[in-house]
Amino acid sequence: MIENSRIALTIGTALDRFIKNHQEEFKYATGELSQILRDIALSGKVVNREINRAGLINLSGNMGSLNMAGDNQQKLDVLANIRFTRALTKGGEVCAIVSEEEDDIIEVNKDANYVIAIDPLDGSSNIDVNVSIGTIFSVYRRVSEVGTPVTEEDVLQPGINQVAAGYVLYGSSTMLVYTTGSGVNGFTYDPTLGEYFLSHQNMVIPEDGKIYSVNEGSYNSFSPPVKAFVDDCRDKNISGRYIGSLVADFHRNLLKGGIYGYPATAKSPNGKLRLMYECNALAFVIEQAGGKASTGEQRIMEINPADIHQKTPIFIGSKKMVERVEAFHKEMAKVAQD
Ligand code: AHM
Ligand code: MG
Repeated sequence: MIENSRIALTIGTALDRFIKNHQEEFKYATGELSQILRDIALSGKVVNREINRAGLINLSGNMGSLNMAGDNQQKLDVLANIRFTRALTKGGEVCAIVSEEEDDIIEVNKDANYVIAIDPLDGSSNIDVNVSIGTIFSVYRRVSEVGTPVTEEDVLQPGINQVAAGYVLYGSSTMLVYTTGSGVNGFTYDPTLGEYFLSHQNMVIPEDGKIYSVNEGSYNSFSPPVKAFVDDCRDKNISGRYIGSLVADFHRNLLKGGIYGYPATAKSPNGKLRLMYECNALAFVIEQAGGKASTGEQRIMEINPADIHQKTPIFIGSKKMVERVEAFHKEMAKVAQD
């Protein structure tokens, strides 16, 4: 007879079964986190359906409004936000949600244990041109007592406190990739069956990579260590690949080995990406896959957030490549000091 745990380790296992069979690995194992993951997976299916029909049902284009970061909100941004927040609110396991599309913390169920930070649809400038986009999520346990109102402390936690994180990539196929702190697994969505199946088991990023993904249009305003790193990549004939859609760039580099960077620029002095619902989630995934995520000077997951929409420079991907960026920062800081 095949044991349950053996079934869960097989490619082709349905997501629901996988979540159920791995529930015990999680130290709080009450089933609440499993339900949150199911809700995210389900909302991903709904958003996937809407993205696929966007061109046909007038869902592409601008809303005419701006989000917190001052970006134009796309219709699908707003729709995805509604889908995810509604599912997570109705589920009852979440006490607070932070979303890229909402100015303030959404207080949900004070009797629940979990806080979610989410970018419901990242890379929205790519929606109208049919390029891959993604949803990014982080899950934390609240620090204050269940049953009391949610506090800032519950929400403004560093990435090292995440209990789960991942993304849905709406690409040539739709995938859910997530970690609960014991490795990374990827599930591919089969639209004919309406189900995700384990397709990428125990994902590990190559230690060194052959791809760098940076918007080099901003090269002139990069800091000297970032310029030095980019120059070094060019000297080494490392391939430049930049979609400008974080989840897609990240996913490719995770599979093939590489680095994604969004450094400080003249236009965005703290970088463009948001710590709480973009950087931390992917940092947790990459570390669980054997890679690294850094500002160049500090581990992303050790930053203590002061604001829910805070931005940070980020370099994320293969361990050795991120270490090279850090080495340039260290070297140049030392030269400046001497
Ligand atoms: P968004 O959250 O408004 O969609 O912006 C994030 C996106 C990332 O997906 C992408 O990597 C980056 O912005 C691209 O920015 P740029 O066009 O400045 O290179
Ligand atoms: Mg975003």
